[in-house]
Amino acid sequence: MTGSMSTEGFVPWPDDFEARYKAEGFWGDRVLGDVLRGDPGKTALVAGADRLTYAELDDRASRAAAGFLRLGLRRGDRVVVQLPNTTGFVVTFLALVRIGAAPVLALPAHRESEIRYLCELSEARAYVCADRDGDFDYRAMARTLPVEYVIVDGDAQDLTALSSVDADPVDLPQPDPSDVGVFLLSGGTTGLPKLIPRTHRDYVYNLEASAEVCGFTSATVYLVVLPAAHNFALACPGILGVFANGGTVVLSPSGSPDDAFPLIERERATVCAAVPPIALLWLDAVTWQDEDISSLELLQVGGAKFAAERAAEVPDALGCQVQQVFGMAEGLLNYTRLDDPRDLVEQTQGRPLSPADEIRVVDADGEDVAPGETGELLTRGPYTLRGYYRAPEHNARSFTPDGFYRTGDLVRRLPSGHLIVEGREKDQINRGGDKISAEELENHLLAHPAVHDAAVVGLPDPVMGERTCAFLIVRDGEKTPGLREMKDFLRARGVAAYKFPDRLETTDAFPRTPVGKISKKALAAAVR
Ligand code: OOB
Repeated sequence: MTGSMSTEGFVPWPDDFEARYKAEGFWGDRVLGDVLRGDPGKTALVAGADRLTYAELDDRASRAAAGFLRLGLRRGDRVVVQLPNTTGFVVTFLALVRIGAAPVLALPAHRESEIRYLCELSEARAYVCADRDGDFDYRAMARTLPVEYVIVDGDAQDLTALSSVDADPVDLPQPDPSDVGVFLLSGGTTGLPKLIPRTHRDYVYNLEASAEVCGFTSATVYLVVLPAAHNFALACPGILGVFANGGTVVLSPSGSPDDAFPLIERERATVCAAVPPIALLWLDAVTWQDEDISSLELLQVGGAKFAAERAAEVPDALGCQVQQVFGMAEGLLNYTRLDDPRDLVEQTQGRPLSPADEIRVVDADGEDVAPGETGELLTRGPYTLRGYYRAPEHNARSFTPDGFYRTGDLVRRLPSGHLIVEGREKDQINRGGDKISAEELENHLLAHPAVHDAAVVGLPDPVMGERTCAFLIVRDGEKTPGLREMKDFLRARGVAAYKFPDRLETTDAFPRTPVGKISKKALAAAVR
């Protein structure tokens, strides 16, 4: 492997695993820049007023790739990309992977606290953003970031416009399939988010195998309602899985039925990936919205647990099949299969994508539980990371000595291999698919002058699955901050809004476990 990126910070698969994954055909020579495999004249991408054929999108990507090279970016560089569901996202992603510069995929909702950290950790040379998101001006933030280049899709003011990152196509430096192709963000369980390196060959396998399981063909019209930068929408099978099979990608600005249903009707969309709150919204909206969504064949639902009763409603209500997806940016993907019996589709979160996925379900001592019992899910395989980027201490805890990733998810495995997600062991809140590290939020809350101590827990919620509740111990003599004040405080610290608590509770002391840790179970039970 070449390039500084590959040698420091990235944990490779051991040689014997590499040999096996290659010999058994899981890893090939294909790289992410080559995924546009549709007929040149076929529509590849519909986004806002844009409608691009495969030939046009390919040309845009190779011109932008040449433009990034002329700007000074090189193979092995990292580039923080924070773009909404627009043509700019797709072109930027393809251009960067083509020159072997790895996009670090931030979400549009992230703010300075997250973006600055990502730039520093990845030592990004460039940051690509939109001009604004409502009231928020990405450009003002961008000017303070430790990067050499800021590139703006939209009104760039004095900064470099994405439209100017354009040059006649040139011969591109070829990334090696074993190079890191893209960095995804981990949901996080510690004070700071982690970066997940995905190599070209493991991510290509991820998207190709997913597309096969989900039956994607050139007839697929895939509506993107989740952030395009999220693994689910990008590669499970997502945008890239559609491109690799010559289908059409339609970008929606959101999952709201007001945006999504008219697009399904107009473009005759056949597939969509949603988180449970969006699926619930659709189940409701279909009773009063009058768009024709009969083209929809498959609704993938994942990111958080989708209740069996709701999954059972999808076929009749929306006129399409439902598929449960239990995935993670770290790698492992579980899908219910299109020909699975109804009860498995409704009641399980699917089974592993790959025959090479290794699954263990273990107890607190790391011993395998009896078949059918609940335990923590451990996994390793051809598209599951062996270590977070530049995080040796964290890796020592998150992986077993023989390379299994500790997911922190509690599951039960059926004889068929299907998994049922029963809960979570990790200190994380899953707010409708958005992941919030309790520790990260607690650290922000502790920075408030009135806060002596803080503990964050998820409380059950019928729509979001969980909502975030922060318990505070207020300093002697200080006034208890209200929810509005605390949100303003977090906003001023540059924290993404989805991490804001939904509820604040004050208390004099936290309940403790026998070993003296804060008992989050007891805290959550106290307000229930
Ligand atoms: C997806 O990826 P991440 O990285 O945002 O979150 C992963 C975590 C899992 O470890 C699990 O705790 C939870 O999200 N999760 C689910 C779930 N799908 C994900 N929990 C219960 N039921 C499900 N169906 O969320 C993700 C990545 C690729 C495809 C789909 C989802």
